[in-house]
Amino acid sequence: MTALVGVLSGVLLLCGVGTGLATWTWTRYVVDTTGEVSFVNRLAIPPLAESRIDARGRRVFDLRAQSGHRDFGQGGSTLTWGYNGDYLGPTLRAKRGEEVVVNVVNGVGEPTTVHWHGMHLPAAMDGGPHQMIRPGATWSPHWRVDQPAATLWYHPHLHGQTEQHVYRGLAGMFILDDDASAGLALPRRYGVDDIPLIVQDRNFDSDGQFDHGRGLLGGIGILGDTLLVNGTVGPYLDVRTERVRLRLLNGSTARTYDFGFADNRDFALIGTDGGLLEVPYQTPRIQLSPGERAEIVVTVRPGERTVLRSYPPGRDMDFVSRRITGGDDAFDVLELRAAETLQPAPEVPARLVPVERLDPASAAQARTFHLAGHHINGRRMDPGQLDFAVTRDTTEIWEITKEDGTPHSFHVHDAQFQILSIAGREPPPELRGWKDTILLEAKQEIRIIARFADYADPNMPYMYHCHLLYHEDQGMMGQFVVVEPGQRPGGPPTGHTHG
Ligand SMILES: [Cu+2]
Repeated sequence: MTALVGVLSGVLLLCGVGTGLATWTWTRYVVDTTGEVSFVNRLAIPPLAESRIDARGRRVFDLRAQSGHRDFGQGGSTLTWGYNGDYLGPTLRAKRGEEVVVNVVNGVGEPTTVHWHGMHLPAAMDGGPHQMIRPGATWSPHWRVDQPAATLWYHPHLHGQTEQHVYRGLAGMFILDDDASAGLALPRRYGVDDIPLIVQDRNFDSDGQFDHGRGLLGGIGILGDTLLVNGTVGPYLDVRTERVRLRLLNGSTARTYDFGFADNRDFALIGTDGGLLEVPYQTPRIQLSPGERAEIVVTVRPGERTVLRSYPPGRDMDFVSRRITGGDDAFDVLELRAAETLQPAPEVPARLVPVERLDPASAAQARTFHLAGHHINGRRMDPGQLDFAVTRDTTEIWEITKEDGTPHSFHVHDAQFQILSIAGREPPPELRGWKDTILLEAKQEIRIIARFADYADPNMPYMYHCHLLYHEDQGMMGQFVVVEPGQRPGGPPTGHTHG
């Protein structure tokens, strides 16, 4: 009897310990900084990159990837990487029709690349894994900007190292302008009423260094508990106009945000990854997974303070997956401080730009992509293998499905796409514009349509991949070439053709 009681209490004790451990793990996996952030630092605005016009009329930028250190106020001077500075990089800006050249110097002491995320350009200029820049070398891609005004960005894309390089601080914005957007009554004074916001999460160790650990259940990558906006912790922005345009870029490696305001006010969503929408969409929320962008216009009242927040984003996920992938997390992001007297600003135009709808009936080819684990269609990235060839100037429909519990995203190089359907239904208003990255949270299928215009190169591939950078580094990526009609694909620079 005594022995039985002993065994029973032992079992109960173990259950208690087990439950306690589970509860501890469970609660430990939520981050909620709402109401806790001291907004004491003026938001840093990345400088506009200087440029010059060369003898051939091209706009020339210079970027140098380098190491440095920055005091984020987290207990020490943090070792960082940046372009032309310690952390992040300047904002590049060019107009549709311009030829641009970017001289990229690799000063970080190990190989890296620079990818122009969202840009339509030749594969050899794309900055993917095949355009590696050796330490000390300079890479000078050049192309003609020919796509709508948009908020793009640039970041490393070295195979297997992208997460680490981005986490250390290599990223910057690339704003494109065009005549259609210039004719609209939208806030457009950079750093005044048109504000870049590069949102990133980081963990700091006890010495104030970036903590690269992924944690016990780190299947999604690094989830940080501290937010940096343009590299500023606890940022505030002085607003002097009735309306302010925020260019939101999720520059995080793994975390998805659901942006809104603490008082739940509506704002006007005017643009997504690849450009402006046809009409603004009044909404209190915009969800962005890593790599996605949104342009919003927010109206403020004189003298008020309001906080840009990230609400728990994991609405469509099961509760365990949601908890361990940051889906229950909430953050205060940025405080807007409106001046007592605000300069007037016009209403957001009721119509923005015409967006040509790609016609599914015109599609020459359909393809399917199945995302699971770290695989696409059951395979991991092999730099020496091409996955398929697309014929130049044709339209394709791609169907992307996901069946595991982990969120994944799908990013395509070269072309902006439109979403035809999500789980068989029309996309919501925020997903009707041009996109280059789309999140799949639940088990669902998404159909997209894209036209692969202009640039054929049978030997140099473009990438498609999950933009959760840990997954990408684990090989959740494939490559395709664009060929001329009737042309046979060759092989990537280091390998052979497959399929
Ligand atoms: Cu993924």
